Amino acid sequence: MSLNLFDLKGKTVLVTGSTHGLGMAMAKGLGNAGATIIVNGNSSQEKIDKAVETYKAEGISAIGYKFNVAEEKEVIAAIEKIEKEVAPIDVLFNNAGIIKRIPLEKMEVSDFKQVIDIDLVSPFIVSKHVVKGMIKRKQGKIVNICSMMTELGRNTVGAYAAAKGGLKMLTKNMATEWAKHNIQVNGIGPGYFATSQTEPIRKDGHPFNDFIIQRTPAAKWGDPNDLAGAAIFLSSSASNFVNGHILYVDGGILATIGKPSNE
Ligand code: GCO
Ligand code: CA
Repeated sequence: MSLNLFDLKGKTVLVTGSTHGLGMAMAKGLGNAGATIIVNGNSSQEKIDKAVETYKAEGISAIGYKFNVAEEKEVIAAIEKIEKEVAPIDVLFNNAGIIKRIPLEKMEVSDFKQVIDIDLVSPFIVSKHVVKGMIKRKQGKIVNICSMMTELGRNTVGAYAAAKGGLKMLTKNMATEWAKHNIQVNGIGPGYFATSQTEPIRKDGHPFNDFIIQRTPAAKWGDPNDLAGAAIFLSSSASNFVNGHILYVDGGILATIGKPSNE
């Protein structure tokens, strides 16, 4: 009976940026808990179609929609289409994001702005238009995908850290404004996971690879599937009174200052 708390049958979940990486891993977890997944990406229809096939091969109900989360007009049209063709969106995951690894003093303003646009402004745009239906239905959940850079700085990722730190406060403010409509807005803060996004800094022999294993109490890179539990919890009735919280899934990184390399 207590497991029903985590059941997502009959729920429609839009996961932006769910053709690969952490978005796909979380969406698969949600799909395996019974949700219908709205798969989104913006690179090509082919990539979306391929991703949808991957979900379906696992017995997950999935439908793909290509749109750019940073373009308000596209977002409005896509949400209208999804809600007409599939079902009202019960849960929104603002997952789509980019990173640019450039020292701040060398970063072009246009690069900085692009990161802020996709990682911070887009969650606002998509939420603004999805929440309208949620308010009408007096029910909904929004999960914003944050980062270790929501809390910590790191060389070269200044724009990303500014965006992800901002996303935490946007999460709290959304919770402040929308909780009264029975909408829960929370975040997930992944630690360091083995994905294509971290591939360039994970390569064997890259100093960052050893550093992250040393810096993480669990002493390893995260497996993307380890995010499914947090994703299901924050999408399900198990979290109906959880609001404005960032759930870090980081193998203990934020619990510790770290340790010398010989310990
Ligand atoms: C980096 C990484 C991070 C991670 C993640 C950490 O360059 O430091 O890519 O940004 O992707 O967001 O939580
Ligand atoms: Ca439904």
